[in-house]
Amino acid sequence: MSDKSPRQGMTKKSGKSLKEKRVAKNAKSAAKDSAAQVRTEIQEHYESARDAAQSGGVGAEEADRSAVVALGAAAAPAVVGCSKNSDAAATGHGDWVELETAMKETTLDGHQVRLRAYNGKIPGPLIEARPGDTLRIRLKNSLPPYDSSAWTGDHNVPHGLDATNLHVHGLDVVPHIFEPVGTSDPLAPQIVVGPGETKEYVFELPADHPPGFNFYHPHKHGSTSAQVGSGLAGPIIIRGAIDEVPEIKAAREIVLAVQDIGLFPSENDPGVWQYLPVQNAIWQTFGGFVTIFGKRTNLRGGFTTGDYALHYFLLNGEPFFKEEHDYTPGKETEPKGTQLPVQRFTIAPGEVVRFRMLNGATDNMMPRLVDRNAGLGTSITPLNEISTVTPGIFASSCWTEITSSRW
Ligand SMILES: [Cu+2]
Repeated sequence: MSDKSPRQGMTKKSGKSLKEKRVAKNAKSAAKDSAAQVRTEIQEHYESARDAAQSGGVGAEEADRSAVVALGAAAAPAVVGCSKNSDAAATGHGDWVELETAMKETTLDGHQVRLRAYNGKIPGPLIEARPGDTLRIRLKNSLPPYDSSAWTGDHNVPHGLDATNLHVHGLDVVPHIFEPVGTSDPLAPQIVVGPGETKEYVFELPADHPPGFNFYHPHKHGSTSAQVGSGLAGPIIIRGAIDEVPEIKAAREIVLAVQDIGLFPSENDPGVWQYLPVQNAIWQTFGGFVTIFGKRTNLRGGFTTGDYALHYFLLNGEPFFKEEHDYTPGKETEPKGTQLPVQRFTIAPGEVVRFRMLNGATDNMMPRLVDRNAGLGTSITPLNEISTVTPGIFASSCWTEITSSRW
């Protein structure tokens, strides 16, 4: 599944991916060296991203008042910030949370794209609940039918891209990915919500459930990668005692949801990019090379978590970095990374902001960095300076508080 090219840009010196770095980092002997190297590389990328952002129209006056948060994806961290999630939060206080999966036609960085979304939103709507709540989620699957008739039965081979289910990732609840709900049988079948079907999930949150940041996404084997890698992920906040601490309660809260979007040219709709291979073409490509328009390309890994022709990284739905692969047979397939315009976030002097960071990407570490001295007259005191967030992990326990103050 990880027959991947090294990601250009992030590791010029070693040629290693951040994932490989993580492994190295976990090895006792290499731990310190690796961490230091990651920091250096993040810092280098960050500085160039910041320069690009500032030369891209952020004036000295604005920079003077800005606290800058850098958050990177596969290759380079971006200088980001974002407006508060404006979507009305779906709450779990007794009512049903309605989630509907469907294709979403939109434009991304000038490309016409066909993504997948919960309730038409990428990321999906914020769900909030409290310890002791009963969280009720009704999942309606409106993804279009997909022909998997040639699937041979290997559950790791992509199939059933029209079927989904729901994983409330990180919540301390009864297991709900397999049937019957609550089973611990390793051979139990997965819950599958087919196209046109609806399933109701009821989660009893224990009274001592830890408050924090979690997320939801599909977790049906065979379609997870395609679905998460085209937009299906959303945040869950469990609010508890810590949220009642006056200083924390008063802080402005901002969700930073990072996702990645894998795209290939549609074979049926010219000009459209999507993650929806021609029916049954994937069986020829799994573990090998992607076939597009009936021809083998140099994209490796097939339609799994391998190479994408076009790969975007989003922050709250807006792209901040992209990778492009030339998939022409015989041509270079090394991904070409491009930093896109970054979002900035302004923190008033003395203001306390609480960021909730979600790495909802399929396969990439997310280095994040907070600049102590962004701008010309602002100093920032981050609780967490540089760390990485692995896919499926959220900065919940290490919630980041950033304060800014005048020198
Ligand atoms: Cu999960």
